[in-house]
Amino acid sequence: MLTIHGVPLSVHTRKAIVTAILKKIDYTFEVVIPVMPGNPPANWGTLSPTGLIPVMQDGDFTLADSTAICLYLERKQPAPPILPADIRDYARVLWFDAYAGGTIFRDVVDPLFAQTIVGPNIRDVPTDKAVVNDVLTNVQPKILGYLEQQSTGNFLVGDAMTLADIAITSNFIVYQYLGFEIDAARYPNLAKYLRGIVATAPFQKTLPDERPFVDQMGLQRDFLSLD
Ligand SMILES: N[C@@H](CCC(=O)N[C@@H](CS)C(=O)NCC(=O)O)C(=O)O
Repeated sequence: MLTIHGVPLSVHTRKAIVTAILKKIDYTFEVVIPVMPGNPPANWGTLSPTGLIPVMQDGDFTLADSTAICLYLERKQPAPPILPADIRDYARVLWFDAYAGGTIFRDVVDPLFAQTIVGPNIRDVPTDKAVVNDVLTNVQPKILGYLEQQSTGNFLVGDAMTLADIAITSNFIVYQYLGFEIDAARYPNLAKYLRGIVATAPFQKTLPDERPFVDQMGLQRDFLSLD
């Protein structure tokens, strides 16, 4: 049985969970919250060389990094695929996954999470509003503008859900948990696209499991219609 270590509401943990659900791979879940002092287990440094979540264990095989985990699951259970067969579509999916982790998460979601949740609620450091304003005013418009051009259909690449949709949407779920909204008047394609991916069965199956953590952290969840 496969084990996923992480927090269900984390951007990168959700990528691994949704991929496992999509592929009907059974897994158990171990909660690890790296930002919570004293939380990670004693052997965490061995399981996660970076200290970050998620980590997956499949028997005696341990693997960190959400993309590596998703690609492992793709080989373990090829159907349904999260990577298209077509060479260009395949490459574009890898591009969107890299953009999700390297740009959307690093430049928008992570700083907003750090400023609005980790700082004030866990580290006792007040929100630096200048950082939040910089993200919202200077960083995010270029990213949302690009995604608005790319999200004209139900899926970012091809005609089925891929790693691209899982990685991009997972970021915007956390973004909205934090109380930030995608302006549907300014970004109508993106807003509609994200609603559609959130409504798919794998996301709908895992999102209720996030609720206890969402409630505990005082996050927003109205946009998900989880009730
Ligand atoms: N490249 C890594 C990034 C993982 C990552 O940044 N995880 C975040 C949660 S979404 C984390 O562990 N944050 C805790 C910390 O920064 O201490 C992956 O894709 O798994």
